[in-house]
Amino acid sequence: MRDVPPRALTIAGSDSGGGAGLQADLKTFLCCGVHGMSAVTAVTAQHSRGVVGVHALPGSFVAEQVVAVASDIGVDATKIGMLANRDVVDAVVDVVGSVDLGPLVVDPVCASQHGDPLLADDAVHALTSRLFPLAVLVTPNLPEVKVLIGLEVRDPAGMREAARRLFDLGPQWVLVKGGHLDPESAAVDVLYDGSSFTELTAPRHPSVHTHGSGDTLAAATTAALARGLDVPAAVASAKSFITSAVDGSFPLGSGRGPVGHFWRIRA
Ligand code: PXL
Repeated sequence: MRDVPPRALTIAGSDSGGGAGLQADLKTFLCCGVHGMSAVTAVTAQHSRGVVGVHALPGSFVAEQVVAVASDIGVDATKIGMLANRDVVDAVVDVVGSVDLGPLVVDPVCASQHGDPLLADDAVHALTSRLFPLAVLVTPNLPEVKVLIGLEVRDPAGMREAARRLFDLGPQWVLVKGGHLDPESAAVDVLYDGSSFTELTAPRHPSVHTHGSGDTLAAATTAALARGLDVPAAVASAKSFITSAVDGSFPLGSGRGPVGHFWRIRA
């Protein structure tokens, strides 16, 4: 019998288009060599131009999925994505505190790339005050920074300020992603652990087909944590994974296509 591979769980919403959400996470887990599991928080109907419908699951049933896998299969690291509403946020906070899910990466998904809301306004405070303190790493992009702490960021100095303020909410590490900075500049992300900043820079790829890029970065980080890497090494390996996935992105439908999660195995 083979050894058990690392096991990673995503607690996230379903994207019917397959580019973001739990589909992106499971594809990324696979391509990073870990066994992927999912607890579905919400089901979205969406195509390449946006989200056309959302059905959230009851928070109690989200928790039931988490307990089912954690109590039998076991979890080495967990990623949290779209949580939809306050009921789901509260249920996830409670279950995360009651079972062992390994290190927790929280990608604070607030809206789709097209601006469709994926988190109710009245759930934001519960997310930052109750879930952030349980996270090993939180990974907001700049529009999410604005929603979470009301800070408008335009440059790397603003990213460092955002990282400081988000760190004060209780996570062990903060990764502020700079993908929404000036398109002329490189893709810079800032990693902060409360004492020092690391800038991760990659050349910016001109693709508009970046649907699911944030999910993929957080999922690749989670996979690396499940394999036993520490946070800086996990983030660095995930940055390299997403850079190749953006490079391997492709058009689908009439809107924005996804990043190529499967760039390593693509024919
Ligand atoms: O990329 C953020 C995201 C997360 N989860 C779901 C999504 C999206 C973006 O569309 O649909 C389910």
